[in-house]
Amino acid sequence: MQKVAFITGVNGQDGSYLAELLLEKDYEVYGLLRRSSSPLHSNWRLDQIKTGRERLHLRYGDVTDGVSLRQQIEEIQPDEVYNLAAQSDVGISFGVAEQTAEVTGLGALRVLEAIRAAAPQAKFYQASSSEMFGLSAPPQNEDTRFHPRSPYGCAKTYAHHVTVNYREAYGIFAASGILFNHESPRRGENFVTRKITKAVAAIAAGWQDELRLGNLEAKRDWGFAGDYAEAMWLMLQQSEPADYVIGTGEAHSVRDFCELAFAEVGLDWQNYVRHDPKLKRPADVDCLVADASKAYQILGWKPQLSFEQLVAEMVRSDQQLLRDYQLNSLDG
Ligand code: NAP
Ligand code: G4F
Repeated sequence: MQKVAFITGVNGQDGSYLAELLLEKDYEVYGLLRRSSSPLHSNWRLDQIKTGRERLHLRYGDVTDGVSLRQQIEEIQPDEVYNLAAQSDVGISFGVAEQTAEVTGLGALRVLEAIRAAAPQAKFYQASSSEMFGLSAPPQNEDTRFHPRSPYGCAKTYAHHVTVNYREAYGIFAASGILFNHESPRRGENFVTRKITKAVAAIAAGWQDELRLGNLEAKRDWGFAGDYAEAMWLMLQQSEPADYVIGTGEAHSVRDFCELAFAEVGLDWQNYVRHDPKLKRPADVDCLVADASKAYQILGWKPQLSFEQLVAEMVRSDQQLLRDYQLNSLDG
């Protein structure tokens, strides 16, 4: 029988890859979209989906609105609910701590409550984050202590615990994917990887002179977002709900990322990258490295794209975007 999925955060990086994957698997996909004054711009990632677009249904809503969440879930009666909606920018969360708690923390509770009231048989996926580990020494796995370092990390830790609580208290099939950083050409431009690859394309084309960055020493376990969408889906296909760490097990610094991305266009990063102390966070996470052995064993999941391939792919995509932009400007 055809399955029905409901995705919050459908037009974000992960939401677009997940929707694409589920449509390829013949799902009927409902996605929650925030009202925007420029709706075309907010759908740029979904516009890239080729297969099964007629089975993708977008509904206006917001995870700060529990009444509308309940109405939607009651009406849709999804088999699977993926809660990806979040104020997901760690740096920005220091400036909008309360809003981050509302959306990223309490948003998960509202979705769980809507499921409990209106579709208790639905399977629930929570987008947990390696930011919850914060200061805990690497490698991090499902048993590592949480020590979040930002309002975002704190909000995700609350959402993670409440997911476990609804599983234990009400028997809801609720799983948390503790995902380490994952990137793609669809990554938001504020995150460091995309900020770098966009700048590399602009510098190579002579449009920009330098790139200002904060903490160059931070290390992250960077994977490809498309691979991670597959892991989310696999978690909801298991017979029992559980939490899984998802990552590659490899760490690279922001400095390493710069070196590789600039080398991709034949440039030396040291000639262009400037350290800007204003871009440092009040508290940062030094090093995240996944021990994803549980997911490898139980889900049979493995990342497909290497770090080097990911960097190259993101640089190429940003160069192509710039060329398209130039062509369109000439046409206009
Ligand atoms: P993203 O690109 O920032 O997408 C976030 C999505 O949430 C967007 O669709 C956004 O819509 C939506 N959203 C924000 N506030 C909302 C609200 N009040 N109501 C409804 N929707 C709202 O993030 P991502 O990289 O795809 O990440 C997906 C999820 O995984 C997030 O929860 C993130 O925190 C978590 N996560 C990400 C990573 C990673 O490395 N990417 C790692 C671990 C966990 P708008 O377009 O309207 O803003
Ligand atoms: O790319 P970032 O902003 O990602 P961060 O903070 O690791 O968070 C991302 O991954 C989490 C999973 O671990 C997700 F939960 C979260 O939603 C998000 O997707 O920053 C990475 C590192 C940080 O240490 C930051 O201080 O890069 C450092 N950095 C240095 N200069 C910078 C910059 N980060 C940004 N965004 N911009 C800079 O100019």
